[in-house]
Amino acid sequence: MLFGEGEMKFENLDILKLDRRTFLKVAAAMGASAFLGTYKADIVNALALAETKIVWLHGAECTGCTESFLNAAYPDVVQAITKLNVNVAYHETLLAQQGIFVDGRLVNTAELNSEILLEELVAEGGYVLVVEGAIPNGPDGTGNYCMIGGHSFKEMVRKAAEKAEAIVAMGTCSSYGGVPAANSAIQAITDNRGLAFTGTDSTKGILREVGIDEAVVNIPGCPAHPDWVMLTLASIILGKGVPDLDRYGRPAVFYPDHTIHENCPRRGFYDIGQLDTEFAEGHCLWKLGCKAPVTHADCAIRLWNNTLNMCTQAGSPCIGCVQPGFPDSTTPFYVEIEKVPTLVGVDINTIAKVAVGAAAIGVGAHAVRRIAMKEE
Ligand code: FSX
Ligand code: SF4
Repeated sequence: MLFGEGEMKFENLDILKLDRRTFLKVAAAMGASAFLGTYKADIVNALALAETKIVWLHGAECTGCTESFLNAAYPDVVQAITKLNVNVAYHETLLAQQGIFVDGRLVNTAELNSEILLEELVAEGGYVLVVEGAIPNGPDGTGNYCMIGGHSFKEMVRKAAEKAEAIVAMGTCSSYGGVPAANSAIQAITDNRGLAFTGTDSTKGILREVGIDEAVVNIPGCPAHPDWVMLTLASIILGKGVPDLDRYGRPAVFYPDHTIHENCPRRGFYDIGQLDTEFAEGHCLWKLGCKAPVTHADCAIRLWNNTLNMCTQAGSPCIGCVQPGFPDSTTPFYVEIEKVPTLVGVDINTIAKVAVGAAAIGVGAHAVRRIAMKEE
C-alpha cells in the first residue's frame, strides 16, 4: 500500500508533484504540523533562513485572490505562517497599519503607517513579492490611473520588484491583465497590464515597461486556487526553487498539458453526447458554454473549497479563467466553444457534419473538436 504506516518516504517528497488528495493523505498520515515542520527544518538547515518575508501588493482587481488565499487548507494561512516561518510583512487587506492618517492624526512610524512600513521593507529587500491585480500603465505611460498613498501602483511595483528575491503574480489580473484589461474603451485609456505578460504577449508586461527583467511565476485564476499559490510559495521558501513553468509562466504541475475537461465529473455525459441545453439538467455543459475543453488547470483533480467541489461539478460551465486571453478569449461565457470566434475561429458543428455525416454530436464530433481546439 502506497501510504501504509511507516512506508512513506517523507524526506524525498516533492510537494509540488502531489495532487490535492495525495497531499491530504500525506498531511493526515504525518500530521499537518509535523509535515510542515519537516520542511521548516529544511529551511533552517539548508537555507539558514530565519524567516521569509512576503510583500503582497494590490492593484486593479477585486481582492478575490486574497479571499481565496485565506480559504486555503493544508496548509492554511496560520499553518503556513507559523510552520513555514512566513512573515506576511505587508498585505494591504490584512495589515493593521493604516495610511498616513490614523483617526485623523498624522502618524509617522512603520507600526502605524503602511506607507512607511512598505518603504522600510523595500529598502531592506530580500522578500518574496506577490502582486495581485493588474497594473495600469495609462494615461500615457504614467500609471496614474491607480494611485495608492500618492504613488502610482506602477511605480510601487517597480520599486518592490527591484529588491525582491522572487516575484509571484497572484491571479489572472497580475498574470495577464485579466478582467481589468478586457477589451473596452476604458482599457484603451487605462492600459492595464500584467506583470510579465499582457494577454498572451510577453513583450507587454509592465516589468519590461519599467526596465526590469526578473522572472515571474504566474498563478492565474480568477481567483487563483489557494493551493496553487501556497504550494508555489512553499516551494520557493523551502529552497526547492521555482517550479517548471509553461510558455505562459504558469507552474506546469498545476496548469498541465491536459485540460479540465479530461477529468470532469460530467465527462461521461459528453462522451455519449448528452449535452444540456438548460441549466440544472445534470449532464454535460458543453452547449451551455463550458470552456474546460480549452482550459489548462488541475481543478477537476484538486477540487476547490477544501476538496468539496469545482465549477462544472457544481453545474457552472467553466469560463476559462486561468487562460492568458481571459476574459476576451472565452467570452461570451455561455455560448458553446465552436460559436466563440476568438477561441477557435471555426464552427466545429459544420466541420463535424461534413466529417462525420449525421453523427454531429457524440464521439465523431468529439474527435473533430479535439483536432480543431487550440489554446488561448
Ligand atoms: Fe483578478 Fe484577484 Fe479575479 Fe479578483 O485579485 S484574478 S479580478 S478574482 O481578485 O486579481
Ligand atoms: Fe467537458 Fe465541460 Fe462537459 Fe465537463 S461539463 S464534460 S468539462 S464540456
